[in-house]
Amino acid sequence: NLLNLSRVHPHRDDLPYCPKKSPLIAGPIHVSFPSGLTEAVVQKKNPLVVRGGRYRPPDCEALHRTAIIIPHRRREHHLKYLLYYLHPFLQRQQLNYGIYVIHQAGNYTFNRAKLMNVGFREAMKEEDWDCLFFHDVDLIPEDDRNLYTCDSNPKHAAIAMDKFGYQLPYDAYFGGVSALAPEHYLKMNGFPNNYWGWGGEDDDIGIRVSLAGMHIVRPPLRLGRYKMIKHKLDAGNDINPKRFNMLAKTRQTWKQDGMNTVEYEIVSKDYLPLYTNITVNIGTEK
Ligand code: UDH
Ligand code: NGS
Repeated sequence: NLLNLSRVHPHRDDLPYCPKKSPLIAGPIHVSFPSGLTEAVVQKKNPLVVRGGRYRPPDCEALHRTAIIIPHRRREHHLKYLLYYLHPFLQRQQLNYGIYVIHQAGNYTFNRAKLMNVGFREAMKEEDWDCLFFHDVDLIPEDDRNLYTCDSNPKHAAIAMDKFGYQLPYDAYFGGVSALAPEHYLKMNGFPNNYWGWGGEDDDIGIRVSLAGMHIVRPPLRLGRYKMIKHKLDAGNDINPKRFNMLAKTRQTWKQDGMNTVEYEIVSKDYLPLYTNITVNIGTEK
């Protein structure tokens, strides 16, 4: 196995490992949304990011390999700001990272959790990431010390959002940004594929964590801070009226629906300068 790993991740012999704690990490980040921002500007500010939105620290071998999975449709404006903040943030953490945008094709009802399953499978085909961050497009981290690395249990990172007064809205909340190691993800059979529309899928995922014998860990409240880019409920993502009934059945359904049953067709995969764009047809509700 060690041999295998060294093939996928040839250690750059000339480089020492990065320190446990990155010297580049500062504290709070002031987040604002400059008008006129373009992807070209973001590219210019991140000259070491290579095709597909990949990065490795130039002068040390990263201790962590993190994939960012962003479910997406018609939020290009938010994506631009997220990339603007996320690239330098991840670089200051000295991570080996890649950003994947999983774009739902067509106009059928949005399905956030299923897009995450697609992102997991497609990202893991490319690299053996040791951590995956499932990241809403509209949440900007506000502190450098919110580490984008995985823990020994699934981690909920977006615990203090501005829209909730920088508090957790309820104890079991697992939405916005969460981080799982591949073994965590597979242990809970990934995420549900059948939550179409807004709401509940994040609660289902939280329930899966405990049904699979794990628990949710969280960073300190003062570090897990996020600013949400304000928006209204999107067209094509109506509130899912079935969500409460579905949530009541997670215990019976989690092993039958998830990574072991996910079906989709890749429409295109583009290695863009700032991220890998995967456009996917995830079908419709059965
Ligand atoms: N997303 C898209 N496009 C869509 C819908 C969702 O890209 O059309 C993605 C995006 O990454 C977003 C995430 O899915 O951050 C979550 O969707 P959301 O932002 O709609 O959910 P959120 O709970 O906001 O953040 C909903 C605002 C209104 C809720 C009203 C119900 N009380
Ligand atoms: C809960 C939803 C979650 C949602 C959270 C925050 O009620 O999916 O509110 O929503 N659960 C159900 O509907 C069962 S928010 O205030 O961001 O719109 O993430």
